[in-house]
Amino acid sequence: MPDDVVLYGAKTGNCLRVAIALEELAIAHRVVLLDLGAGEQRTPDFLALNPGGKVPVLRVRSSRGPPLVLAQSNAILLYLAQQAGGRLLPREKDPSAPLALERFFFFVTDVIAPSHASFFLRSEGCDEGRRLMEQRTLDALLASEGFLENARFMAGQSFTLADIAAATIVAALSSSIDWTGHPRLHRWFACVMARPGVKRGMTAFD
Ligand SMILES: N[C@@H](CCC(=O)N[C@@H](CS)C(=O)NCC(=O)O)C(=O)O
Repeated sequence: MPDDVVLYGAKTGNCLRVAIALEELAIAHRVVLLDLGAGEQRTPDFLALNPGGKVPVLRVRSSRGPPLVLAQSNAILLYLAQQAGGRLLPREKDPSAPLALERFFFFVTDVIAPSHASFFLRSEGCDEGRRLMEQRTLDALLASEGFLENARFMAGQSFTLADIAAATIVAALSSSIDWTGHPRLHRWFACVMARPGVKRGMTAFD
């Protein structure tokens, strides 16, 4: 019996990255959309799955053992890549593996984390802090133009988790980007957004 894979989530960057990874790896799965505004992440049923009350959550049931229930988008991404034998992250012994990890963590910690901080500062009305975090996010993101100097993708010639992380944040900030000053980023973004797996992942919660 094939694994029963369910992604619980909503249309947020953390959830979209997992949806893209599942689609890129062609892993058959179901999506369960939660209405975060209505508090569906805090129902007893969902808290039994993730006591943290947050999405995304991946549940994998198989006949081989107890179900795996995993929260934390980055843990889920790394788990999926580990299962995928070199797709989305080069194998451990591949010389390109360290760079792929470095670039993945660059996007999640140096770009996406300050972007989340700016979101919370905006909701608290802290405009000065919000502006600082937005600028920090954009400066880091635009530095990735340099990653693409001799490479098709963010960590070399293969599509990796680094591209998934970059794709969702570039999509979210696309109206703030000076595209003419960043032609490689522009070319990369068009190429990545045209991938069928990325397209399906980006619309998984529509
Ligand atoms: N570090 C966690 C963050 C999870 C998180 O904050 N999820 C948000 C949506 S992106 C959420 O569930 N918010 C609802 C809430 O906090 O009530 C991850 O990467 O998965």
